[in-house]
Amino acid sequence: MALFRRSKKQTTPNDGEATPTEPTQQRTPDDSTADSGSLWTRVRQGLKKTRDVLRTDIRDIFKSEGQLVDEEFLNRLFAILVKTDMGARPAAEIRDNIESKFSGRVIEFEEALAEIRNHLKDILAQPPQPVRFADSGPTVILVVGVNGSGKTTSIAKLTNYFQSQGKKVVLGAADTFRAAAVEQLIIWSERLGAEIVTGEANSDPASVAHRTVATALEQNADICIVDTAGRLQTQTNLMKQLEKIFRVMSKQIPDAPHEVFLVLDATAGQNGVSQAKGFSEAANCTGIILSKLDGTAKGGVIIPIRQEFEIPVLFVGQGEQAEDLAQFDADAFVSGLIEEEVS
Ligand SMILES: Nc1nc2c(ncn2[C@@H]2O[C@H](COP(=O)(O)OP(=O)(O)OP(=O)(O)O)[C@@H](O)[C@H]2O)c(=O)[nH]1
Ligand SMILES: [Mg+2]
Repeated sequence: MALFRRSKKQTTPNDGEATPTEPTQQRTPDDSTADSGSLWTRVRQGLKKTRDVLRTDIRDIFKSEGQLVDEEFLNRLFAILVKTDMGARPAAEIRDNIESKFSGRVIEFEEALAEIRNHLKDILAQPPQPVRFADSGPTVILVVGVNGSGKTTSIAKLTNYFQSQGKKVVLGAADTFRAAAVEQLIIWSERLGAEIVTGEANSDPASVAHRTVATALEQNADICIVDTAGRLQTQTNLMKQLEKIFRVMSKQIPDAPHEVFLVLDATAGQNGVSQAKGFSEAANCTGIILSKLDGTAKGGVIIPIRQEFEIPVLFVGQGEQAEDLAQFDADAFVSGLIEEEVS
């Protein structure tokens, strides 16, 4: 259950601190001018290790072009699917579908891949999910996630993404717990030419968040992105800190934060997914950024993520550069997992 709720209640003069509000805007088609084709070429590169598992390992269990679908084949197929971290349930469903259609018959390699592809597409299907922008004034985005998941790097990527749409971005370094975290975001802000609001080490992160929103309002910025700590002395402290950040933001802009992005590390495997689940619910996350896809042969982890989180995957990150971010597209993702390189 969420530790803090975002109701539709608005601030009134006697209210004291505002109750953060549920985002009301609909996600609408993205007006991104980014070259999504070339971004997806890079995502394909990021998925190469997982694709190699699916294609090469499955190819290896085919003795010739066609393979008899017997128990041994089905068991080996299941083991390969599980290796990608897609989870036992989807892997068993794919195995069972192939068994019911082909049992005792010969299946061809491409037919087996088509079964996998169709099943994964069904699971991953979601409407296009661009960012939910504020109706007017700055759109406030809070970025959360367990430590080391890729929050700060993803903020740099988001900044670059929004700037490529001609938007002005203000950053807030509200991870004051570690001095190095502030430094890291300052370096990115200089590289990207984005305004940044910082605080002293160990100063109140909510104060940084407050000043970041104030700066975005003053400067008529389009987007305001606030970084947060992934770890404090205790999980309770972390949740209290996030709650306070929510309060100060919604006091300035009633609908803020408009988005709360959860950054998930694709290399952290299924344990990472369970760990982040509690985090996501407590922080009322609205969308997922899946980072570090380039470093893993377990890109299938996107499947349990889509199954277990009720929030959409908005972006995937696959590198340490500001350009290494693409808007999530289920069909392109599955194609990257399975389809051979077209030269
Ligand atoms: N290969 C690769 N590395 C990444 C990606 N995203 C982040 N990293 C690296 O992962 C490490 C952690 O990333 P950060 O952005 O600092 O993660 P964080 O969540 O802000 O970490 P804390 O502030 O410590 O909680 C850094 O070395 C990043 O360069 C990615 O998509 N691919
Ligand atoms: Mg960080």
